[in-house]
Amino acid sequence: MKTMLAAALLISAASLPAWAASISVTDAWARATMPGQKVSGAYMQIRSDADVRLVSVSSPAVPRVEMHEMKMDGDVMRMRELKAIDLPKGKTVLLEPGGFHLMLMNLKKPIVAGDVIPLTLVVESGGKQQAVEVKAEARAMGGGMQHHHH
Ligand SMILES: [Cu+2]
Repeated sequence: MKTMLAAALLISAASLPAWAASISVTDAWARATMPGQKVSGAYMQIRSDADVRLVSVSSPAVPRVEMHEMKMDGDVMRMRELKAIDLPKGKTVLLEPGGFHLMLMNLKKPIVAGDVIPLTLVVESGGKQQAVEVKAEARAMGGGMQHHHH
């Protein structure tokens, strides 16, 4: 009996995550939507103390979250979906309008300024995954730029 218990303890110790990067997310926000608008964007700054990749994002408040990148292609701004975003060790990666961003898709109801959108970021390194919980506060965007969102 004693031997079995020791073996069980050994197994549970081995199944603890051997790897955990320290990831800090700052200035997380989401863009408030206009009535009827089904998509929006979420933005933040992410810094990791190890080389990891952001491999998926989900939210209980949003049916589908995609990782996107906007880039100039000649004179045209194009957006594409990414499988992952690299988070190099010690570098602050910006998710911002016009660059990397999270796309909030198939919205069932408008996002109102002041809403808090919970997001779960999954980062991966060497086949191991870790979840990072983030809360993005919705902000209304003033000015003319809001009509150029995608
Ligand atoms: Cu997008």
